[in-house]
Amino acid sequence: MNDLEALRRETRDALAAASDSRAWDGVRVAVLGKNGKLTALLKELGKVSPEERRARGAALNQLKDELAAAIEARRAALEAAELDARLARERIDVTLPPRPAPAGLIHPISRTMEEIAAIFGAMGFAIGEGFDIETDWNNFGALNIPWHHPARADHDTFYLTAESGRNAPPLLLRTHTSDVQILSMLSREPPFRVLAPGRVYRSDHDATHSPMFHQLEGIVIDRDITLGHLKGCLIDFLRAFFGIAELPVRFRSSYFPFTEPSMEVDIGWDRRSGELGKGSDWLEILGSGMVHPRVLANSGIDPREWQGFAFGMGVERITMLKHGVPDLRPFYESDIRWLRHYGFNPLAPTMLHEGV
Ligand code: 2U9
Repeated sequence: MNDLEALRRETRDALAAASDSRAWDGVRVAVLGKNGKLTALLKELGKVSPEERRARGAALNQLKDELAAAIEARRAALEAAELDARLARERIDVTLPPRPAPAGLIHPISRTMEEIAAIFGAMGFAIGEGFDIETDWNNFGALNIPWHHPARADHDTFYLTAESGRNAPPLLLRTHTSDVQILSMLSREPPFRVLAPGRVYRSDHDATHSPMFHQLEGIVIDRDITLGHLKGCLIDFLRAFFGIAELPVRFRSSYFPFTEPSMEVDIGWDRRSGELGKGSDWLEILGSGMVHPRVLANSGIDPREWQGFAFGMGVERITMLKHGVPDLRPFYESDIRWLRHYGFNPLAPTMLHEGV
């Protein structure tokens, strides 16, 4: 019987040495498998003498049960150990903060548009939308800019060639978002206040000009609207936008075909330090004026009953001024380093209408 004893010890040692389920299965097959050692001993049972066979058979079955139990116990222990290892390996410390999902950033242009919309929104302005491709009338004619008017020139317009032979009025890429105000005057009953943010196009491309940029215009049409309303509205806007309560604002007479009188608006800054609101220098920031009566009439609004003021600004320009962005071109180059530097965390509160 000592071969049984040897098999018992050998199997126990092999089970103890089996460090994973693969090694365990090797022991199981080597002992209990079809060609396993115990299986072989059982098969040889027929060869021993009958008087021995009873005792040996009993010892073999008893060993078989014992080894089967030991093998099963080892499997359960290994499985538990592997599960613990996997749990330890895959243990998630739920107290750990989640891995920051790569959050995008708000582009400075979008941020500026949002802030300005919030400030004028608090003043009762609705946001109007128009078309990037416009008719010559909505972009020029209705705005009192006739064919021969020089203002057309400096608008450097992208005209879209009308399909051959079709004598439709030329279509163009709008050079300002004034088409939104024209469409508003045609579709809304006064009084109304409309803000017109959007992309505009001018065939002008150098270090400080891009063929496509963003503008934000606004218009207020009501009864008894005066220059005082224009000045009050724009002063409040500029102080809210730049977050400088005492920001000096200067109105300087100018000329636009679609407003009369017309004014450029400057804000105080210190040219040397570039600091806004300080110093004694002036920085042109936007244009404005009382809506020209012919422009009202061109869009079916009776200038004897209704008046209005309008204004327009370049969004890139005021974004560069507010956030100290030195160069225009990176606004459109999608350089992740620039966006990471100048982009805004989407969850950060906007200036909204703190100042108003
Ligand atoms: C209507 C009537 C009047 C909008 C105005 C300006 C003055 C102006 C420039 C600012 C910087 C364009 O991007 S820019 O170069 N705009 O100075 N815009 S008044 O006046 C209107 C618009 C629509 C119906």
